[in-house]
Amino acid sequence: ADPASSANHSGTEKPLLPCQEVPPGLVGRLLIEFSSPMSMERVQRENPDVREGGKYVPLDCQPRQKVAILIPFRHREHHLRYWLHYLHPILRRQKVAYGIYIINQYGEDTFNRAKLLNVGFLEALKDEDDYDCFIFSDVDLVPMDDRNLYRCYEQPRHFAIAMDKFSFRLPYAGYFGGVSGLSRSQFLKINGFPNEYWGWGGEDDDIFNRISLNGMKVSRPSGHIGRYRMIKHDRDKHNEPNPQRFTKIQNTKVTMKRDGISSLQYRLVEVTRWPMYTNITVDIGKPP
Ligand code: UDH
Repeated sequence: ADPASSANHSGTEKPLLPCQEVPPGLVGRLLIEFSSPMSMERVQRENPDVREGGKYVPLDCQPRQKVAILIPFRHREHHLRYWLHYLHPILRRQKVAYGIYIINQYGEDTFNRAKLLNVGFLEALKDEDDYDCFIFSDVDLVPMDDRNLYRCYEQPRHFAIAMDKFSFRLPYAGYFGGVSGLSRSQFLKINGFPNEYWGWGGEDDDIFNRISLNGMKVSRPSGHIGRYRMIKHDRDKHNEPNPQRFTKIQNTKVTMKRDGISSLQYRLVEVTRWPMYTNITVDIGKPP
């Protein structure tokens, strides 16, 4: 049977109507806190309709987009449990089809957030070739309002515009960090993300430059909806601030042509489908 029609539990094969543009079950502002520890058992228990690999499809309407959520990752298991605890119910209410992918950097060499996200783009499409939309989220950022819809827009989207750590303000006009989203064609138009930012900082500004240089404009939710809580943490090992970042972001116009999804090289180590997410462990090498 056609999954779009058999998925409704009415017993009869009725075709589903498209999901509403604004989902009717949203609740608005949410209480987000990270004081009591979270267990994966609880996350699983509270999200029984999420399928293996962290996949979900609304059953009562035909979703308009299929969204891959990509999280750059290493050694942040306790953050991941909070993230899954809060995000699965929010995403369910938002009525999109989605899959959660943890892109886990193998080994202990310098972290590279943007390169991991490039890997996530290709590996998600290898998993399911019909993703329309890619949302890139840090593991420690939880939205405080479910009206901040995790889907793609006419223009590249910046979601995390008002974080608690920046006093709920955009730190600077061109900020594109934390949580962002591009459709498949928007992502390919900018040749994906840079692979050459090792360590902390700069890669999000490079992505912002790529978007502007390709004639696109970042879209954002309003300030009272785009609010986020960040799980407090110390600086990670092997993700020191990259001193080259200031000069590199001056050169995006030249580097974006050769450095990006077109030049990406990596070694896939392992793909594991857990109940609440798909883990992709990848060897992305180390800085030259
Ligand atoms: N990440 C990991 N593991 C790492 C490094 C980074 O999973 O070892 C991922 C994770 O998804 C994280 C994202 O990359 O949310 C961004 O890295 P970050 O959280 O280090 O960046 P942020 O700007 O913090 O949030 C910078 C260090 C702040 C130190 C503050 C000390 N009070």
